[in-house]
Amino acid sequence: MIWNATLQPITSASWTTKFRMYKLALLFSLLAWNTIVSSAGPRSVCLLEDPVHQCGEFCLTALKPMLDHIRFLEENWTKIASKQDKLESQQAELLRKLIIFDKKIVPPKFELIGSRYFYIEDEIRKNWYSAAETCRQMGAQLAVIRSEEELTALKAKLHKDRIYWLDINDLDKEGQFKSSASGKQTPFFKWRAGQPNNSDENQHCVDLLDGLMYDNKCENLSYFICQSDNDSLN
Ligand SMILES: [Ca+2]
Repeated sequence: MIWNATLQPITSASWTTKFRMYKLALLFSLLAWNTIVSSAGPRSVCLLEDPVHQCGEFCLTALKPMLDHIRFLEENWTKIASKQDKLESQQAELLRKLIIFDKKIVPPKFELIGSRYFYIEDEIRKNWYSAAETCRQMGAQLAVIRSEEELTALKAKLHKDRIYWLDINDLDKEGQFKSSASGKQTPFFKWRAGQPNNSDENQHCVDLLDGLMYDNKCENLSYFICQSDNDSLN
């Protein structure tokens, strides 16, 4: 006969039940201890039989979504770069067509002289600045003569004794004659003998008289010649 703490006899059935409870309590205690030990040190981080191979596979599995995402970003970046190249190509083509279209637009009053369209102002004289502004308001610019042939064709349309402004000046730097429209050195000169002389050190704009060029005071009032095409687009 076995007696319990209250000095009551323990039957076989109750003993079996309590023994099972003790076993369960012991099992839970062991599990709890294992959990505490597992969280206490680095040795239990990777409980694998073959860490070198199994951890490698584990890490690869963990990193795969990230690697897939990087690959996804790389593929999209390649597509975006390709689209950007295509857009830049289309933009260049549009600009080229715009320039061609712009050259085909001929403002009113302009006439074909040689191979290009010009407007010759023979009514009102203006200073060089105002003449240039008038050409711009017409969607044009003061003329830059490009060749002897063009000068010959223009000369046939001009009054022999009249002075006409051209888009040539050395306002920025003495002796460096440029187009105000393009900012580039003008391609053709036909100076009268002794010109340019920058008389009184105040002659920075170029005009045309009887087929010859002179540097003159920009404030002088003269007739002028406009051209339809814009040299800044060439
Ligand atoms: Ca002069």
